[in-house]
Amino acid sequence: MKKANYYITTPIYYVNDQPHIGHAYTTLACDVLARFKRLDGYNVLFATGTDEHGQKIQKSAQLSGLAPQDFTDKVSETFRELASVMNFSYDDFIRTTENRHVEACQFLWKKLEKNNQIYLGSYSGWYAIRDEAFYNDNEIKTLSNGQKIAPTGAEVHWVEEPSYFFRLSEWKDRLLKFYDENPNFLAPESRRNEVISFVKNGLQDLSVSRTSFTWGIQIPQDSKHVMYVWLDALTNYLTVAGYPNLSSPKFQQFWPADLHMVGKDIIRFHAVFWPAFLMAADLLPPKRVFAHGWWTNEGQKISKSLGNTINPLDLVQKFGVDQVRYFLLREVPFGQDGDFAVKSLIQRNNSDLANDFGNLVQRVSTMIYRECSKQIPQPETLQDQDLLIIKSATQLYSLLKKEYDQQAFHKGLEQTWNVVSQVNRYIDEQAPWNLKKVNKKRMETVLYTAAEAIRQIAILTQPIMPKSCNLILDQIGCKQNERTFKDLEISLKIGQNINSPIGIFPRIDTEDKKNDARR
Ligand code: ME8
Repeated sequence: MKKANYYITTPIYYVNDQPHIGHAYTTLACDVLARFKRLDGYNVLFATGTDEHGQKIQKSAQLSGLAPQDFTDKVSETFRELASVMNFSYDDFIRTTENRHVEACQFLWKKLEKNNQIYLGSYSGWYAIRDEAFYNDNEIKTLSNGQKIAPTGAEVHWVEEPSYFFRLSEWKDRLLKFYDENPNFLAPESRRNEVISFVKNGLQDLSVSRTSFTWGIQIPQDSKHVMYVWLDALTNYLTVAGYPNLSSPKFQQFWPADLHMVGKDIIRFHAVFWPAFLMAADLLPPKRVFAHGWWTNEGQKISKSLGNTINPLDLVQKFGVDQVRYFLLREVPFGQDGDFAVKSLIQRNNSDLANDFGNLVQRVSTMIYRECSKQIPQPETLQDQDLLIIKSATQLYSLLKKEYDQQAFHKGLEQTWNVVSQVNRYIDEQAPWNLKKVNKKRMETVLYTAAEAIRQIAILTQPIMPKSCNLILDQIGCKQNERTFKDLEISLKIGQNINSPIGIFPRIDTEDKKNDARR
């Protein structure tokens, strides 16, 4: 059977700054979905990368004393490092300064011109370099010190310059029809409503070129203009899929994209401008855009100026990569804002990972190792309570599929941990350490049942915690090449040797505990 395809993207990140927890969060969510789909037999294209043009980057390069290209080369590399430390399994890392991307943007521009979607005019209005966005008069606030700011808090400046415009105003009805016909296009629901009411209020033509600086992609046939950085940046999703080679197998397989994952700050660009650009160029819009919430740091907005950015590399070094991955997706319902607190990370680690999952694996594998000659034991006919455990583990696959297709990671993890708790209770009730003396065959059946449930849970949790789940699967003797979702249907091999048990999720001592111990 031909494999189904799945194309998922992160936003491409500005290289004006080092990566922080917010960037790690978005890419993590995509990584989990990419891994989930691969294990589920899909042919996956998972893309991330860096957004390297525009006034903001030109300014940052100047401040750093480097030429823009050298500056972007340097900072872009830090996003690759983040990906490596966080164990992100991207298939393509795109930089907007690459030739393939310049070609794609210029091709798209010509297509829009050919379709009479672009005209030359002049722009006068407000512009925020931080957001790389234009704002209307009625959106601007004046602070007591006279500074003008956009609704996002970014400072705006008055800009007057010749500019090409995209006929966005013509797309209102077609966009509304598109949202109506594609209820899954935009999630969560609250964001969808926000976007629909924005479009209903009417759209103005959008300035899509700039003439007051040069760091960008040149407009074909008019070298005085560089492309508006958002038109340039959004096009990365097409470049990765092989555009402008529309007939290539890659483009045929992967366009339209299945999911653009973004933060709530950039929803308008992805859910309004982007589908309009695409439809105007006779291309299909993406199937779905999901806008997740924002992290704050111990209650405060994360910002460079406040000096409270959270460096994911430090967190990983201190707590472990899978611990950080688990925490970020478990702690906050995906789609909502969340507050980052180290204390909560430690708590989650100690309760969910060390106490629940870790302990389950540890006690089952230790008993198999010690009491069953280090081999997966042969069960007797399974009793009702054993079958119930196996059934709960088996049902998890379809439950997770449903939740992950809605990007509800927190719900998927909740369901998984329900099963972990159920298996822990089963072990407590069956007490194999007592059975050892009175009914060894029954002990073996119980250990087999628990190990089989652990196998299924660990296979299904690989997307969230790839390293730890693979260690668990090694530990219970599950073969390397039997860890996809298809392999859920087979079961542990009886007589298979297991490894000497090791602790997978160590407890993290809190500062309070350490102090207690010192007293
Ligand atoms: O907007 N909490 O790039 P960017 C959660 N280049 N997520 C956060 C976050 C936080 N506190 N801070 C940032 C751009 N993010 C454009 C995108 S795409 C064609 C161009 C995440 O470097 C979130 O995904 O400002 C947000 O949308 C993204 O980083 C913004 O990254």
